[in-house]
Parts: sequence; C-alpha cells; structure tokens
Amino acid sequence: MKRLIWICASLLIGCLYLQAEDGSRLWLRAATDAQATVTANKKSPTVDLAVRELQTQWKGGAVKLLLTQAKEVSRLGRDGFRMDGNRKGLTIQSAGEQGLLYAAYHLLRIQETGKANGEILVEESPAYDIRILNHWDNLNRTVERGYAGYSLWQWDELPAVLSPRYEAYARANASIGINATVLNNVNASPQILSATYLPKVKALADIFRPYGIKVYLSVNFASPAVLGGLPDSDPLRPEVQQWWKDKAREIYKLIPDFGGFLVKANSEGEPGPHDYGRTHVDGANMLADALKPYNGIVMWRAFVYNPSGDDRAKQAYLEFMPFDGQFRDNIIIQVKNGPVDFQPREPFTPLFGAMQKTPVMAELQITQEYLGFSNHLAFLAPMWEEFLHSDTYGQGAGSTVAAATDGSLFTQKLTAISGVANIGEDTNWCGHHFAQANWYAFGRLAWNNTLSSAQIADEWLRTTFTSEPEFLTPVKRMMLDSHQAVVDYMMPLGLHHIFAENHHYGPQPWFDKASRPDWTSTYYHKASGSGIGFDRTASGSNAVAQYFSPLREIYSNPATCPDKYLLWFHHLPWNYRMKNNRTLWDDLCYSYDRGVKAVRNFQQVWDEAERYVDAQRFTEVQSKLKIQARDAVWWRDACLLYFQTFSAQPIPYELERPVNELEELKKIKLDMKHHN
Ligand code: GCW
Repeated sequence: MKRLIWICASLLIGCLYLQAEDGSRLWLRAATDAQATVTANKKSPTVDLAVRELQTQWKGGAVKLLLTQAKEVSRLGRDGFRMDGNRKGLTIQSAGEQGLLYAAYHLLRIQETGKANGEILVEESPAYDIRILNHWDNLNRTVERGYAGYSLWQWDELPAVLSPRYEAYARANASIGINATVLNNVNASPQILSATYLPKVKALADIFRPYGIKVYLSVNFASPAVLGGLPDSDPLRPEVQQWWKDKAREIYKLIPDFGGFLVKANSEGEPGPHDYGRTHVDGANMLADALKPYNGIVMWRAFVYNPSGDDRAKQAYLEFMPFDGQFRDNIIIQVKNGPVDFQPREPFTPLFGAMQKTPVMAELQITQEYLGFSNHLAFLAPMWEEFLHSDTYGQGAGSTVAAATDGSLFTQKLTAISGVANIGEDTNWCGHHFAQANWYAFGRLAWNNTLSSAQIADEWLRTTFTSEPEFLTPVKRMMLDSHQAVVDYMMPLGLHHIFAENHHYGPQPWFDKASRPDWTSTYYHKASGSGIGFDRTASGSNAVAQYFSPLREIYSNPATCPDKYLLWFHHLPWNYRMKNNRTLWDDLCYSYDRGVKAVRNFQQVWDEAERYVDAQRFTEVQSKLKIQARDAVWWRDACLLYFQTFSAQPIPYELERPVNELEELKKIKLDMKHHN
C-alpha cells in the first residue's frame, strides 16, 4: 500500500512537472496524446520525425505524407509543400523530406491557432533558401551580447555527452522553418577548426541533421598562421590556400553536409585580408574556392568601419560597392539591416538594392543588445517588417529590401537571411518569456517575408499562452506597440547610439571619450546650443547620396524626411518646427514621455491578463516589466536632462517631471564587460 501511494504520488508530481509552465516548451505546447493515423511513402530519420509529430499531436483524421517529384509539387522546392484535404483526411506532398517536416509543423500550427477547421488547401515555399541563426557563442561558453545565460553548447562535454537540449533546439528551429546555424561567435577563435573541436561540431551536426538543420562555422581569418603555424595568412600565398583546402576536406569528411563559413574580417580588430594588403574579394574568394568542391558557401560580412574613416554609416557601402560582381558564385555578402549597428531604429543599409551583381543577405539581431537585453519587452517583428518593406528603389519603385534579397528582383544563386540568436541555457531559452517571440518571428519571417507582425504575434501568443480573446487582444496590442515604445524612451526621432559604453544597456549620451571617436555618443547626436542630430545631407557627410532617388531627396529635406529618421539625417535647431507644429525640443520631450507612459500601460495590460496566465510566467514577466518601467524613466531623465543643458528650455509643463538628478545618473556604472 505504501508503495502504491508512493507510485501515485510520483506520477502526480511527474504530471505536474510536465504541466509546469517555465517557458521551456516555447511555442510547442500542444498535447502529445493524439494517436493520429499517419502514413508516409518513405522511411527516413526526417520523414519519421514528421510522422511522429503528427501521430502524437494531430487531432484530425488520417494524414498521408508523399515524397514526390510531381511537377506541381517540385516547383515549390525541397523545403516547400502542398497539402489538401480537410480535418478528416489530408494529403501532404513535398519534393523533399524537409518539406514534409515543415508541412507537419505547419499543420500543427494551424491546428493550435484554430485555423484547421474547414477545407485545408495550402501551398508554401520559403522566401529564402538559407534561414540561419548566428550564435555569438564563445568556446568558453560565454555568449557575446547574450542575455540568457551561458551557451547551449557544452564544449567540454562534447562529443561524449549529448545534452537533450540539442535536439529540443533543433526541433524548435525546424518548427519555424530555420534550417541552418552558425555555432560560434563571429569574433572567432581559431580553435573551432582544430582537431579537438571538429568532432564536437560533428556531434551537434548529427543531432541537427534529421531536423533539416545544417551547421556552419565562423572562422578566424588568421587560422592558417595561428593554428597551422604558417608564417602568415595572406590569401594569395599558395600554402595558405592549401591550408584552407585541406581544412575543408577534413571538415567535410566529418560533416558531409557542412554549410560553410561566416567571416568577420578587418572589422573591430579582427584579422583579415587587409593585413596583407589584399582585398575583401581576395579573402572571400580564397575561402570560397576551398569550399566549392563540397558545395559549401561563404557568408562574408560587410560590417566594417574604420576609425579614421568617413561617417561610420557610409563605410560598408564605400568598401563593398566597388567589388560588386567580383565575388565567386558561392559567396553571399551579409549586411546588417542598418548602416550603423542594430540600433533600436535605423534606416536600411544602402547596400540593399545597390549591390545588384552579388547576392546580399540581411543580418538581423534577435538578441537585444541595444533594446534592453532580456529585461525589456520589445517585440522585434515590427522593426523587421519595416526594414523588409523599405523600398530601396534599386530597380525603381517596389524594390523593397525583401525583394532585393529573396531573389525576386535580382537573379541570385543564393538567397539567405540571418539572425543573431538570443538563445542560451536559461530554462526559458531567451531570458525573457516574450523574447521567445523574437526567435519565433525571425523564423517565420525568414520563411515568409510578407507575414505581418500582427499575424506572427497572434500565432505566437496562441501557441505560447492561450487563444482566450480577452487575453489575446490587449497582449497582442502590447507586443505590437512595444518596439516603438522602446524607441521612444531610448532614442526617438532618429537619435542613435547614445548608449552606455561597452555594455550598451543604459543611457550615456554624455559619453565623449573612447579609444575611437565613433565609439562615443557625442559623435552620433552632436548636440550643442545650436541644435541636435547628425547631418548626413550634402552639407554634412552626404550619406544620403548612397540611397537611390527619390529616397535621397526625401531624406535630404527635413520637411519630407520621416520624423523617425529626422535626427539620423539632419542637424536641426532646438526650435525647428516639426510636422505636428511642436518645436523639436518639445517633440523630443513628448516622445520620451510617450515611451514611459507606454511601458506603464504594458504593466497594466499584463496585470489584467493574470487570470489567463500560469503563475510562474505571469510573475516573471511582471517583474521584468517593473525593471523596464524603471529603466524607461532612467532613459527619459538622463537624455532629457542632458539635452536640456543645450536646449536651455523647460520640459513642457503638461508632462511629468524628471525624478532623477543628472549628476546622479552620470555616476551610474554597470559592471558589465564588453568591447565597444
Ligand atoms: O555591435 C557590435 C557588437 C559586437 C559585435 C559586433 C559585430 C560580435 O557590439 O559585440 O561583435 O557588433 O557584429 O561584429
């Protein structure tokens, strides 16, 4: 009897444990006791996964999975799929095994979001061939700009010990269409290519493979010298070329479907071809040649800026445009969405739409380096949507960033999009429950770059929390407003990079001494008695000239430049009349105030949602919102009190007054170590 009680008790605890909502299950919370009838015309690890996911979670009738080369199916590609039928019976077809797996996740998603009721007729194929996460994970398991604990990769235990989280990670990615991952930081240790690390990489690749995920590595350009003992790593030196060829052979022997290399070269002190008087083309082409026999590719980053150079926002364009058309066909240039650096808001980098003879891919930052780490609720889909929909005018009107990168505008052999991951070993993966939505949104947009932020938020909330309308409507609104709120309380009206030195968490607009001028805040806001903002028109750095007409004219004129980019492109007097008829100073005050009020409102919305949310996640999000509300006030007070020393005008009297002293705020030093 005692024993029976004990068994019952442990079963009960087991059930409770399974039901515990600690965020570890992400958006994959569907019940797994469905027992659906699922058949497939092929057996393989990938197809078996698709079958198992549906068997355990699909609550409808029989599902038939067909791998087929039929024309109307194969035109959707190996990742695409077609499904038709209804709840009672369905056929899913794809030309590739991954396509069947993506279809399974799609079907489960429409089931969980309540859209699998009538006729089900779906055709899907991804916008980009490569949908890749970039982990900035170091080999010592710290994560550069990571706010969710240490790296998931337990390098010291690999390859002998395989954490169950590796497979959970692969499954989560596959469920949203992500098909590639770069395991290590772009500030790469040469050791990743050593004989010690490659078998560890192989172990991860083996786990990810059935989920359709290919592994890539960031490589250090100086590896031949550091690891191979060569006198240097000059890309034109035959021994260096041979070293890379041998390394490629060694990698592909272990990992036959290895994806390729990601390279940060001659940027922020990383080695590169310039060290030997060579160009980005010389460096990238050499690596591309080494990978070519195995169908590997090179993702070469355009995030380069020289301290002595021109306006930082112009440099990627200046360095890379002259090389357009000179890169090998297995190279893609990876360009950050904005020309400075993942700021809360930036206009798009002008290389998009301009580089027309070389494939270009966007690099987005999912981790919130400049958006409040994992403390602030900031849903980033609206920011990415704004970016992807921006018209570059590269081939006339309608040449959006999306079209310029997904192969619809230019003939591109390679199409890709990357996101710097926000994943760590925290139980909830991302540090903040709502930060999971950014991982989700990246995957969904990489699959379909026309999805709206509202749809993505809706799917994510329904699967991660509940479909209860009284929860869904206000919380979705909060998510959709959250990015603008952060922009408002951090750097509205086109202000940028006025962050605290190094760690980039709080405000430090007064920061004016660094090892290089473009690492100070004053470089970017240029506030003085006469006004504020960075003049990037013809009278200033003329960065506007890098954009196509009519954008360059629109941005050049403060009357037509969108307010959201105003101080990005213009230096304007404090009494400049805004479109809403306020003075610039007053509008700045109103913007900061609006940001603070928005977060207070998020707190209310969340508290009201309490009865729809499990206790743990409710309290954890509630605590984070408190931090965010305090930080928003900190940002507002720091920026307004500091800028007021130049504007010499009162904060409009109808607005809430600062509650901090500028001198006190200036003393705050957070103990977080990082470069720049
Ligand atoms: O924004 C800067 C970050 C660095 C990062 C760099 C880059 C990986 O502050 O931490 O280094 O961008 O993207 O290379």
